[in-house]
Amino acid sequence: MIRFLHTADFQLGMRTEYLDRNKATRFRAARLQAVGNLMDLAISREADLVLCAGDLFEHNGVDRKLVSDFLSTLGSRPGMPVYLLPGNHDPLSADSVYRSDVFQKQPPSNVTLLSRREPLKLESGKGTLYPCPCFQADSYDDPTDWIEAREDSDGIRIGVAHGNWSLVIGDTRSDHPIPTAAATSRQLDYLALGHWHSTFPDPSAPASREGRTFYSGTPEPTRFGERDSGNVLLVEIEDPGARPSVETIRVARLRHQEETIESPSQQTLQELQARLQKVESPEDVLLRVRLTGLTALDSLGPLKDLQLWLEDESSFFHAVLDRTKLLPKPSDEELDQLAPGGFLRATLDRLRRIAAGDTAELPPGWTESWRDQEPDPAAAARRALERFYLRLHAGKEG
Ligand SMILES: [Mn+2]
Repeated sequence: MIRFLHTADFQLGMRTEYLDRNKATRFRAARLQAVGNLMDLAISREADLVLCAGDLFEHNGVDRKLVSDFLSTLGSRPGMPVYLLPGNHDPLSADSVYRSDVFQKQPPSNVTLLSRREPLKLESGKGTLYPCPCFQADSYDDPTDWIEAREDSDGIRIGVAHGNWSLVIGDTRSDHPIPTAAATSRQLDYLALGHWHSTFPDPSAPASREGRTFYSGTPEPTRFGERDSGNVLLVEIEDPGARPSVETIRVARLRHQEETIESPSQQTLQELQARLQKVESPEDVLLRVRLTGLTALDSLGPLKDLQLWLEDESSFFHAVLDRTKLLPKPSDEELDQLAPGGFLRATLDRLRRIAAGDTAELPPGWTESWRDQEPDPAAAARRALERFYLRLHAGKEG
């Protein structure tokens, strides 16, 4: 039986433009800390080794001090073998970070760079690694196409690659395409992938229990909108050919959280703030609140209050209120200008009266014909008005 930790995409040294210098430094430090934490996890879970499937550095020119700190982090756990695969961000090109002095001079004894596309027998005798390092940032070639058929002496066969698992038909991107059935066609017991920042597929989902190909995702989230980043995978394989058992373990410290409020009112903003005040360990949360749709001018006061609280008073690691998609509701004067009279104005005024709760304005026969679709005519009228106002704004921009 072999047990190993599968991880990838540390992206050490990545820049985060929306953070100030002080926070950006802490953000980068958290990524290195995650590496130490997952090493400790591998030790406590008695893993045989740690497999890192590429993009361990953001680019080949990262600060050499960071490289040295990374190696010290790995080297300070000397009993845990670690295998590093160059990815598309840190390819094994002539200027590779892995060819730098600091990397060449003192690689810790437990660290192995997977620099060749050739089988590597594990010293434990438990199996063989099939590393597929990237030699350049872009390639249309399948990095696994060199892997030869199984031989009895291989033991458990584990592929390690970095690239785009080609699940979408017709995908022609140049980020090292890996065929959907690579694990099967290369006779691998497990194919450890890097490049996608979220864990995929979900190892606990019934459909993936038979699976042999997984993305671990990045152990520390990199940006807003990542579906399931912040994990590592603990993989156990009994024998050659046996189905791998894969466990997702959350290791991230920082969390990205996004909230979207459509057409905010004083009430929805207050509810949002009340909810955000209950977020656990806010000092580890990067928060983005997005406001969309329309707002009446008289709610700008509460908007400013929320912004002040978020950005200055709350204790989030980082919080920002994004109002770029929020449009002010037109004033009566603006409406008079845009629709001074005629059929359009008459319809608009009628919609506004319905939106305000005036049931006398409902079209005849409404109860019978539309009630199932629109149980709340005032809400329906408000939505119709919002769509109309949005079109007016779009027209003004054009
Ligand atoms: Mn990548």
